[in-house]
Parts: sequence; structure tokens; C-alpha cells
Amino acid sequence: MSEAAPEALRRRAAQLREALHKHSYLYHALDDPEISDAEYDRLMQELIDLESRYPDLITPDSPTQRVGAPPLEKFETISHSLPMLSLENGFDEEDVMAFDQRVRRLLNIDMDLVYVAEPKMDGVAVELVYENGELTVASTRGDGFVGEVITPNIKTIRSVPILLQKSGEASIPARIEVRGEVFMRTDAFRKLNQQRLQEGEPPFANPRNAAAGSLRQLDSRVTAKRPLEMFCYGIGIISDMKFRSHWELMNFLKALGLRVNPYIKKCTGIDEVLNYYEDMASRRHRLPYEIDGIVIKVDDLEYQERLGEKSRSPRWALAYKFVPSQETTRIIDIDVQVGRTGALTPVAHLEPVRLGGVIVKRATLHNQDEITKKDIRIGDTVLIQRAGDVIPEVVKVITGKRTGLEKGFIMPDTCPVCGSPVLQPKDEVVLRCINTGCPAQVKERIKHFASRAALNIEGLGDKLISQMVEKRILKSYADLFDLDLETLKGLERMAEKSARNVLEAINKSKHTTLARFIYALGIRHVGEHTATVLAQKFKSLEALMAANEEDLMAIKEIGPEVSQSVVAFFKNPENKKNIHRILRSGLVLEGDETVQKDKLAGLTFVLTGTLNSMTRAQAKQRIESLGGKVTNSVSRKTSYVVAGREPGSKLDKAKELGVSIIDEETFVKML
Ligand code: D41
Repeated sequence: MSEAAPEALRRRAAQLREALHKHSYLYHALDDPEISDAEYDRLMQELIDLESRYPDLITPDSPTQRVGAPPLEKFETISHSLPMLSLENGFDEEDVMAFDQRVRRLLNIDMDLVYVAEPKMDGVAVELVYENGELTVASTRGDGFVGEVITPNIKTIRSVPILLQKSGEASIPARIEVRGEVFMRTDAFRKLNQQRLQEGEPPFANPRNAAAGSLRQLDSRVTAKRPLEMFCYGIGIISDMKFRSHWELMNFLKALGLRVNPYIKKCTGIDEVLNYYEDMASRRHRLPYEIDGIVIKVDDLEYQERLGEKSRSPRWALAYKFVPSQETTRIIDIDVQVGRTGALTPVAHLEPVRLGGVIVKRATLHNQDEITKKDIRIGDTVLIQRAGDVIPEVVKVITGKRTGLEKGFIMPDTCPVCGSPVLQPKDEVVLRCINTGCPAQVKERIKHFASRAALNIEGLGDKLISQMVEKRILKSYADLFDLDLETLKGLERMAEKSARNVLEAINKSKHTTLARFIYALGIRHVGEHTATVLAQKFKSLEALMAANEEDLMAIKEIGPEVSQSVVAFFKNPENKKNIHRILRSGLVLEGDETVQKDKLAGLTFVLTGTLNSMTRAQAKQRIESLGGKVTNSVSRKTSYVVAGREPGSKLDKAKELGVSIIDEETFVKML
């Protein structure tokens, strides 16, 4: 049982909540921060600390609640009190002119109409319910009538206020349903995909899928790590409020602290709307997020009401879509790639086509579900598309071009590389080869181990790795450290000089950091960032290897997936054996403290002269990190004088006092 918090701390927590809300609003809604990110993090940490000491201080609106809640079993569903309508699409100027004419005819208006034009976010539509200013329920659009409740996930999005603001004349309605689009910025999407590839996860095809996938997490702590954002574009039911126009409504939402796209524009007459479209089309690729068109809305709410809706879309709005960069080509063949973690990915080989300035020869087909859903067959003529600089994907099959000679494709039930059975882990769409010794997996693991962000073994290229795996010289990355000149020289296209270079690079790679080594191991879900966190928290490979899931979960940034994966990795006897072999080969891990922490404890060093392999400051740091001391003058208490090139009078003093003198080589060995 935890006790109630003292009054002073209760006040402090309230202060912190208010400050965090305010700064979050300044940062996310107004894009005008008053304090640094570091200062924000400090305030947040203080509140987290307070709340963990006194859980009764936690309020539902606390900004700490954005970090996610324990996983759900499944999503609840909820009916929208007003259906979330869909948008009618227009594809050219003609469609837009026809829309304008129809609207004016129905309203019986001759003059120019006022429209609001806004970017059409390529994201996921959601609805937020605020009751007395507090976010109570958030749901997906679903089929427009019934959506899934994703409140904990939405709460992790920093640009979504948990409490509405009172600002200016806007008073907070007793209840308001706010609608908008959740999206991921293009740069964040790329970073996330890079991370996923490093962690052996299939990348998302585009930012919209990434946003949708992130929102559909039963574990909101996963969502919390995904940089999602939201722009609001409308409302459902609102209590006791009257607005005259959509424009007014958008300003009201802004005043409540909700985020509205800054590019929203009021246009008089359809020509101004067409200009806006051109303007956004040319700006489109410089925006930090993907938009797939503009949305045109009649501004006057009374007109909107008079126009009404037809077949689930309002007559007063039109989505005017951009032309995407798409091309048609033919699928010559489909093959299956096996990744580092055994994931099988079907890839289409295409007749090369030019798409958005580059020649495209391959497109990912993601997985069997995708192939079945789109009924993709070998020989099919397909429409392909590239969003941003993402891997091209197949949009659809042009069935009219079928000749009857196309061949269906089913993912194999054995690994195409090693023939082992493949398994589909539950809750996953990917198939995985179960044989960790599969040459494809071994190759990918060694490539990863040697890659720049890992051990950075220069000169150990993909072809060389493939050759050595195929010749059974390498069965794991640990085998790299047993390579000798004879073996390397025996390989194709390997002269003695290159062989020596490779050996030297491998040797050099034994001096690395703990974080790099953890990353290099290729543990699922452990990318560069997570590896760094683990290195900082555990401070030694030994400690990390001994950690259980609880120890790992205690770290703020580590969730259940990572914890399970890390524990399973170090439990695996094969992995343990490999690590011990590498350690025995003379691996030196900087930042690994327990292995060597006390190695120089009790020893005092004096440095004199110049060292070749490091500066004096570095030498001092190394000695101190191993528990030793460095002083400036030689005395009887000095354990060693390290003599570099052109040593000074300290050397004479050492000789005089009979203190041990060591040269650089001995010193480095000692370290
Ligand atoms: O940015 C968008 N994707 C967007 C979507 C927007 N700016 N406005 C929208 N307006 C509507 C109506 C007119 C029906 C209120 C929408 C959507 N709907 C919408 N998003 C997904 C389905 C419909």
C-alpha cells in the first residue's frame, strides 16, 4: 500500500501537469516553444518520479499518461453518434467545375461561393470525444458507423490535447466529438522503417500504413514510441454551440488547443480553389508529411445542411486528388527473400520501367495476404506505385490484360534457401524459416554483424560473405575471428594483399563499444537505439546476459517485445557459445564496466612523453575508467611511469626512486 502524497507534493504535481500541458501546446499546436526539449524532459521526469512514489497523484489527464498503458486483449468497438461520412473523389478540373456547378444549382446561387480548401492528409481518420474538456474516448473511423476504441493509443500522441484549453472567448463545450486525421511525418516514417529493417521487421509500405499499424497496437506503449501526429478537420455532435461556417469552426478548434492544418485556406469562388490546388501540388513534395490531394468544403454551415448527403458522402465536400506517380509493367517472376531473422518476403521481378525518375525492376509484395487480396499472379500486368522514395509496391492487377497464361503464386511452406519448414508465428502475417542455420539467415546475420553501424568490418563485402557461407567456412559470425590467411587466400578473387586487409579489419573490429556489439548480435527488435539504451543501463555484456524480463521491463524505453526477445536470445545455447568464442578471441568492449572495472584499482600512473596510439587525455581516461589514478608528479607511491616518445624529467625521477617504468606497448597491453 502506498500512502497519500503530502499536500506540498500534490501542489507541485499539479504545477508540473499544468506547465507540461502548456509547453506541449506551445510546441505542438503553436509550433512556438518557450523551453528547450531538455527542460521539458526534466519537468516530465520530475512528474514521473512523483507519481511513481505516490500513485494517488496520477490523474487521467496527466501528461505522463502519454507513455502508454498495459496491453489490451482486444479492441472494443463503438458506434459513432453521427456516421463518419466518406469523401467523394474528383480527379481533374472538370470534376471540380461540375461539383461547383451542382452545389450552386442546388442552392440556387449565381454568385461565387465561399469554400474552405485544405490539404488532404494521407492518414487514418479518427474521432475524439471530449467531455467537460477531457479526452474520454478516441476511436477509429472504421466503416463510418462503428469504429474501434483506441483511447490509450491516441493519448500517446503529443499533439492531441488530453485537456482542452480555454482561450479567448471560446468556452469549453460540455461534450464535443472532434474528427481528424492521424498521420506520420515522412522523415519519421523513414527512420522507423530503417529501424525495422535493422531489427529484422518488415518495413511499412508507406506512412499511412505506418500510422495505421501504430494505432492498431494492443500495447499502447508501442504506439507511444511511434511519432504520430494529428490534424483536426471537423466535428460530430457538439453540445450547446452554434457556428456559422466551417472556417469559424476550425478557428474554434484551434482555440481549444486542437491542431488544424496551417495550410487551410478560405477561397472565394471555384477559381481560387483551383489556384490553391496548383499551389499545394507544387508544394506537396516539400511538405514534411504526405498529402494525396486537397479537400474542398462549402464554408457556410447552413448551406451544408441544405445540401445534405448522398450515399454516405456529403454533397458539400469534394476530395480533389493528386495524380500519383504510377506506371504499368509486367511481373516476370516472383521470388522469396529470406532475411536475417528468417522472415520470408515475396518480391516481384518487373520488366524495368521508369517511375518518378528512377528505373524500377523490383517491387515488394509484402506477404501472402497481400498477394491473395490483390490476386497477383506471375505474368500479370500490374499498376505499380512509389510513394516518396519508398520501395515500389503493386497497387493492383490490370485484369483486362490477362491472357490466361498467368500463374498464381503461393508462398512456399519450406524455406526456398535451406528447405526447412516455415512457420507463421501467431499474430504475425510474415512466415519465418525456423532453421537458424539457414545459409540465407547466416549470410544476413554476418552482413549485419559486419555492417557500418555494427562492428564496421571494412573490406568484408556481401559477395565475400556469401562465398564463405556457401563454402561452409562461416557458419556464424563467431567464425570470422577464426579466419586465417591461408583460408582467405584460397577464395576466389582474393589476392594476398586483400586477404591481409580483411584480417586486419577483423582484428581492428575487436576493439569496439558495448553498444555496437549488442547491436551487432542481431537480436530481434534491438536496433541501434535500443542497443545503446541497453549498453547504458546494463554497463556490461555479462549483466545484460544475466538479465531477466523483469529487469529489462524496468527500463523506461524497453517494452515486453524487446524484453522477451533479449532474454530468448541469450538463453539460446548456440548464441551463448558464439558470444563466448568471440570474447575469447580478444574482444575489447569500451563502455563495458564490470569486465574490467577494477583492473587497475589501487594503481597510480604518471604519464610522460608522447604516446603513439592515444593522446594523454585519452590515456588518463582509460586508466581512470579501469579504476586507476593518474598524477602529475612521480613519488614513491607511483606504481608505474608510462614513458612515451621524448620523455621528460619525470623519467629521471622515476629511475631515481626506483619506480617501475613501462613503455607504450606494455601499457596498452595492460589496458
Ligand atoms: O485531411 C483529410 N484526410 C480530410 C478527411 C479532411 N481534410 N477533411 C475531411 N472531411 C470529411 C468530411 C467532409 C466528410 C467531414 C476528411 C474526411 N471527411 C474523411 N476522412 C476519411 C474519411 C472521410
